[in-house]
Amino acid sequence: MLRLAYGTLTLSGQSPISAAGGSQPPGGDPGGEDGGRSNTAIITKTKPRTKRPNLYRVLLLNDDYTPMEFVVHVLERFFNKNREDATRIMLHVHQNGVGECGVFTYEIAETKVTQVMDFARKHQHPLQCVMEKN
Ligand code: TYC
Repeated sequence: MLRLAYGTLTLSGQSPISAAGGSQPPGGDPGGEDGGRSNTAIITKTKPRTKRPNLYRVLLLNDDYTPMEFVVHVLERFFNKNREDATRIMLHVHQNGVGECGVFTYEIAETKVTQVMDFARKHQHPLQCVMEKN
């Protein structure tokens, strides 16, 4: 006899009750969802499904007033860039009008945008930071 998580499958053709020696009285409560016909088994296989999160690009926009050093500092502080990468990204934004600081899930991207905008406002710079769906 093969015992399963749900119900009992008997290979002999006997009911599991009589095979086990009749621990339940005949005519007693059949019980169970299938009213005592529990010598059947349902085996379900659940496929592990992982879904990729939506990703968002966080962008810096150029302006004429924010000091270059401030933008480099923002990239180091909030986007964990080293001085060299931060300078390269800042110059890209300066020359092209817009540039990518990183790609994040929605909540992280939103947090980065808020942190940069608050920091720029605190220092009275017009620096703009936005996010866009990837
Ligand atoms: N254009 C700015 C300047 O000449 C520098 C700058 C770079 C500002 C990147 C914003 O996102 C920016 N001082």
